[in-house]
Amino acid sequence: MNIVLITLFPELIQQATGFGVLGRAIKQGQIKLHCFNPRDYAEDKHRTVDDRPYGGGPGMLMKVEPLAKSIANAKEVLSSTAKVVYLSPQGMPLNQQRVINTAATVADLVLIAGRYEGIDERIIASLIDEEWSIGDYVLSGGEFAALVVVDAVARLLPGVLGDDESAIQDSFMQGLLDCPHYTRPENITGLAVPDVLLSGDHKAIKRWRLKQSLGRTWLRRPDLLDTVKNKPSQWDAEKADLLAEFQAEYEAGKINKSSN
Ligand code: 4FV
Repeated sequence: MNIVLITLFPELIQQATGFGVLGRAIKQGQIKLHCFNPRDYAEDKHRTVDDRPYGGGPGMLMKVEPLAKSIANAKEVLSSTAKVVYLSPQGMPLNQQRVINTAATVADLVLIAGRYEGIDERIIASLIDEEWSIGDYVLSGGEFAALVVVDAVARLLPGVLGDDESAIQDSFMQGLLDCPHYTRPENITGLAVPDVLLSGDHKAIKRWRLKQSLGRTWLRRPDLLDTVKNKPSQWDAEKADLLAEFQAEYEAGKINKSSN
């Protein structure tokens, strides 16, 4: 996947993308990431990229011309069909399904990281394909939001994760929250590892993990569970039975409410 990230702080992006899974994806070439700085497209001697909002009000907006030129250049470098996404609190919520779709269908992606109070609406109307939000809060810039997108998409690209299976088991890949995980030592101040995980019975372990995911989603994110229940491709009798089993145990006080 070829990505151009339009940002006033390319250094921030370059420093944040040299580590871990994302760093490996870039090194291996599954992600080709370039940063374009609108300041390089400003033509006045002060390389101005912001201006006051019409109608008054606090703060500044990113100027149209430098942004428009940086987007145009990004589409020349990538392709005219590159998908252009602006990160902002006014966007569609980013979720795993949107990440999955992007990883599976988008070859060329332009991500625009806003600064100040945001960007001129005419840019959004004329040059942006989609507006995405990473959450209902306000950041000082869109760079971290863009990095969230790049990281979440990169880990789904073939060959990026050592064990492709782990991407599938992740939370949200089946629409559910992830199950609890444990590693050595077996006992920490009296807190033991569930016996099933020590049994070596892979069928029982898989069943336990799915049951925990269902129960945890029921307790913490009933909205996600409702979505899964309404998708025939994601809901089946086994899940219904496991959830009922978890709910019965929970109601009978057999499950530690704080642990879930
Ligand atoms: C944001 C979000 C976000 C708003 C003003 C950048 C900031 C500044 N982006 N999801 N939430 N952006 O807060 O994506 O320009």
